[in-house]
Amino acid sequence: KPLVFSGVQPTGNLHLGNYLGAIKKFVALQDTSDCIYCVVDLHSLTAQLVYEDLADQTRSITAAFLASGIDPKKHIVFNQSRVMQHAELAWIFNCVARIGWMNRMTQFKDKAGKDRENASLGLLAYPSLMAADILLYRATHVPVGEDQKQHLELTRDIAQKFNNDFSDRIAGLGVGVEMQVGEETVNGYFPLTEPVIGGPAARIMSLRDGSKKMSKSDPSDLSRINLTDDADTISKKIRKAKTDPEALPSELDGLAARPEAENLVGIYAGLAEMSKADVLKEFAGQQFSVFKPALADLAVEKLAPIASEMRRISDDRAYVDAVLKDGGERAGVLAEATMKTVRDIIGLLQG
Ligand code: AQP
Repeated sequence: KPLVFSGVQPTGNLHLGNYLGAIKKFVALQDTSDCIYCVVDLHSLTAQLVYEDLADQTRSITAAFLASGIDPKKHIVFNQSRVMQHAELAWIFNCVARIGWMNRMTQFKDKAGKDRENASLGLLAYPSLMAADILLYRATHVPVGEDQKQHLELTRDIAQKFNNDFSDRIAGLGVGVEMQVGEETVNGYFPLTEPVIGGPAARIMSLRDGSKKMSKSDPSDLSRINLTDDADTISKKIRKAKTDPEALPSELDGLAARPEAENLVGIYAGLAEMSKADVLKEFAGQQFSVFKPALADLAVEKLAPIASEMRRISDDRAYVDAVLKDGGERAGVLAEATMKTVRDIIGLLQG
């Protein structure tokens, strides 16, 4: 069975991009895989160290996971900081990865801005902690939005360098598995994890600017649909979404230079579980005055039940805390098994 890992940061209100790009895929993968879904609270410290409400934000992301349909009994849901092995493996990966690799990450460049010398060392090392999250469970598949593709490539680079640097010890301890790397068959401890990216909604853009991704940190609330928005707010935001004056085309090519129109078609496709081409077949030749209300109705129909379930679950704080505690204990057992082997591979004295 594939082993799936993914995480979401407790840095603010979840939006439609997080839902369609990541959480909806988390839910779908439960039938075919063993899944571990994590609220990555240690990651959120890279952007800002002090939060007024980090614990409540962590609970709120957990409630969104559960309200969307993640089953915490069949799978594992927990917050990262409970399982200290994430930080331990990240430190080892800090010593495997090269500074040049981290400096090339576009997320680091975007978030650090011009004053890179003043960014936290954690922000630079963010992908190393992400690799640790994934490889601690030797996950084979990671569902994420398009923006995380580069970090997943780096995760594979870290796994490959670790496997390579310690190949003799991995073979000596008999803890490797055969895997194909290009033309070669190698014996490695960490898998080369596959990203699960794709579909019509892998990169949802801002409703105000088709060149920027929809993001929690955009100062304009009109740029995103939050999972907690009520029906009127969702309709208002879609009505005010930036578009152009043309009608919708019948073919995908007709969206090529129309990022805002393409984004709304992608959102419709993601929510309706259709392809963009099929959405265009349905709305070819229609104006946005027709398409936007249809999109608003669909968004309300899909998101309102999640929002109300989120409110219901959030009211039961003891339940949410118990889910995270239980998930943390189960994740901790798996994590410690990996770390025992990793410490042996490296030659750290233990026992
Ligand atoms: N716009 C998006 N379209 C599709 N997928 C997206 N994701 C984020 N934005 C979009 C995916 O959601 C998952 C969780 O993201 P995260 O919370 O770990 O971090 P993020 O990418 O930093 O989220 P934001 O909203 O963009 O926050 P800020 O504003 O802080 O940068 C990931 O799988 C991500 O790909």
